[in-house]
Amino acid sequence: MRRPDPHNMADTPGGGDGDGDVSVVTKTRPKTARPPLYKVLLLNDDYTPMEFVVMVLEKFFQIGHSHAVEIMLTVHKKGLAVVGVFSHEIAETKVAQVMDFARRHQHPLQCTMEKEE
Ligand code: TYC
Repeated sequence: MRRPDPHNMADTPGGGDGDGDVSVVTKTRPKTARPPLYKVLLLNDDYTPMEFVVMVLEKFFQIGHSHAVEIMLTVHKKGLAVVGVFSHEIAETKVAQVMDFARRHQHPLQCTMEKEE
């Protein structure tokens, strides 16, 4: 019969002797991940007045008049444009505000969001 030996795992409480303990592997990352960002897009249509789109850009995105006209014309010519990049919650709020404002004015303007690569 062998004497208990504290240097032998099988004789030590919590040792690797099949008493139910499991190894825990903890992964660490050197940096904190940034929250994902979302592009808010404005889509072209044939009916929403240009001045209304400019007003939307000024009112909900704090874009100055000249730049708002440029963005509106980009959407008009290219079909869509990114009007801002935000956290998920802010992007959702902007989309909801624009869609609600357009609906209340009976314009078919569409605004959507898309996760940034
Ligand atoms: N194409 C519209 C027109 O000719 C103008 C417009 C621009 C509509 C941008 C939507 O997101 C838009 N009246």
